Amino acid sequence: MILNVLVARGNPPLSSLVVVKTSNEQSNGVEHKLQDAHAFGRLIAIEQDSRYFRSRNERTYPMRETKKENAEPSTEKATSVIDYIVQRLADEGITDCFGVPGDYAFPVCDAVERNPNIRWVGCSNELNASYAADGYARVRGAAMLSTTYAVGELSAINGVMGAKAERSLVYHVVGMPSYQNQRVHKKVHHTFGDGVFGNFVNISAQAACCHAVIDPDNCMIEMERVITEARRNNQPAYIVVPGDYALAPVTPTEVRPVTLKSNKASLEKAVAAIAERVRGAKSIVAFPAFTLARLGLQKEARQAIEALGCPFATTTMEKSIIDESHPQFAGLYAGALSAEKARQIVEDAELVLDLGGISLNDETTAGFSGRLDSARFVSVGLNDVRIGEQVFGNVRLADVLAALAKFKSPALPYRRTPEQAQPVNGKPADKITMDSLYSRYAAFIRPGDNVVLETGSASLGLPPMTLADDVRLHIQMLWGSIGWATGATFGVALADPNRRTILITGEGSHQLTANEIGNMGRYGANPIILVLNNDGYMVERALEPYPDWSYNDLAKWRYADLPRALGCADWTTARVETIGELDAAMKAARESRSGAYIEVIGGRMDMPKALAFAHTRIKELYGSDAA
Ligand SMILES: Cc1ncc(C[n+]2csc(CCOP(=O)(O)OP(=O)(O)O)c2C)c(N)n1
Ligand SMILES: [Mg+2]
Repeated sequence: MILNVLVARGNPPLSSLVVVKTSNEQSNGVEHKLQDAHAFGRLIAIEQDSRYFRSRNERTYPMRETKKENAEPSTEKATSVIDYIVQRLADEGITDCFGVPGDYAFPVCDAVERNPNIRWVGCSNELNASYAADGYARVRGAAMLSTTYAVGELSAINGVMGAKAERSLVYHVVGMPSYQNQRVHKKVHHTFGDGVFGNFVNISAQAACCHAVIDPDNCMIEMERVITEARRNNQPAYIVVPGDYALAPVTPTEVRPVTLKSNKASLEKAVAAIAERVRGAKSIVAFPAFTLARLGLQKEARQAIEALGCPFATTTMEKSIIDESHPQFAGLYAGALSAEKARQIVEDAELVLDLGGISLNDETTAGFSGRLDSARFVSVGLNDVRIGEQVFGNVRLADVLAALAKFKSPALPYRRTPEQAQPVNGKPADKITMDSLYSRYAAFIRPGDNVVLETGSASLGLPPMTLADDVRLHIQMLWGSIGWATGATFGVALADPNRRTILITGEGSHQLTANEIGNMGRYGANPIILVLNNDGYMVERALEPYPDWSYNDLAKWRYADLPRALGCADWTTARVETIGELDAAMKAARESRSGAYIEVIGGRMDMPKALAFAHTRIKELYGSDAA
């Protein structure tokens, strides 16, 4: 069913927004604001789409009821374009807007301040804000990012591009110079002084899967279009609005939010084709893809895999997407770096069932060191199913999973032999080594934790460890922009305050975005931050024939002093060199109600095994002998 708000002509006062409590049981009683029927003309029909009003990961989050003090309602005037945009994004379940203000973006910032359902979350810079929004979207299903024209949006672009690469749905809302100034080609700040205003729209649009330049007349229709397209692809949307248009009354238009459904006939054909391949295969392995976590479909994927009875493997991008204690879990697949048993199961399977579109890139396959024949793949994407040359379009992942969950496997389900947990080794007085560090991190991580893992030696050190059940691991493996994890930690922690968020990062990466710690404290987030200080960019030292180039050195920060300097005086902090100190600091971190920060001193060239392996595959990784 669809929420169907049909709006007739008339300028509605914002102050007459009313709370409508949905009667649909599946909405979990979450209250949502809809445009008041009388003020907006008439409300012709309301039907409740069970997914529509909830956050897209199938959870509900309380709407904040309090209004900011001193915030004026937007008078008795008509609903403005920007108020409409912000409320429409709030309807997607978004309750926080990450950003940095600027004069062209004031209308956006003001509308967020006015809106009772979304709070403004100020970040130290736009790149951090984009990473935070990405992290938030991974937990909640969608996020809002607000930046100012040119200087702000361009600073955010790396992070938004990363969200596009990794399929994280960020609505990037940008305020631009007024239509009036654009029309007369005024020379204004944040431009080349050439009177051209489209220079940056094209660039930001490249970071999104769709974009809209909003005016009062197209606003309501364009918002439905970009929201649908962004949800279809689970990638960013770029929404840019000139300042004067932002404040103008929105032109009431008949709109109808689109529910993404499968084409029935296409779905039936796709499922029949999968069934035929499943029946004919002597051995099957499933790969639940990272996109399942983005869409909140982990449970549905697990049910499908259980119905099929086949083993499943994950790459690092999907680590812990289904509990690693699951009896059908065959292990982590990373090409030649996989455990032998897992490698056999994956590479010898007659049928590889890709659930959601896995990314077999250089990072997930340890430099393309695996043997995976694409002819054996059945790939279920977000919106299609592909089997060899056959493509079944317009089918949704969720619907295919539901159909697979009804399969009856004739064979006995695969059952792995349970393995011993990795031993935690080392004596209290020992220096910290990578061998002792990652097994300790694994033992420290508890059910219910969110773990944000940075690119670098850490993204090779932690993944081989088995993690507790119900852990959510967040990693930016494909885009791999260092500094992401620190920014994303902020977003994840705000998105999911009921779980503890743990950041695992190298100090070189951390230097790019460490100033965001201040905002973590300011907004009451309480992450546990584990920073490995190994005197430089170790992963780079390892990927080059000569490790000692000066460009892999870093300014020697006093990392453990950062929280205090950045306004988090109540955080628990420590700088640890021995195993005993590390154990004590981790215990204190877990007990601390506020944030915690541990600087871990490691050896300059002490690398996890996988990194040592990567060092032997420089040619495959870079396409030549020299890096
Ligand atoms: C934005 C960005 N700049 C540069 C790089 C290249 N790069 C990848 S890993 C890395 C070093 C990471 O060092 P650190 O965080 O200290 O981790 P370590 O390997 O030392 O544990 C660099 C510079 C990148 N991936 N992203
Ligand atoms: Mg380092």
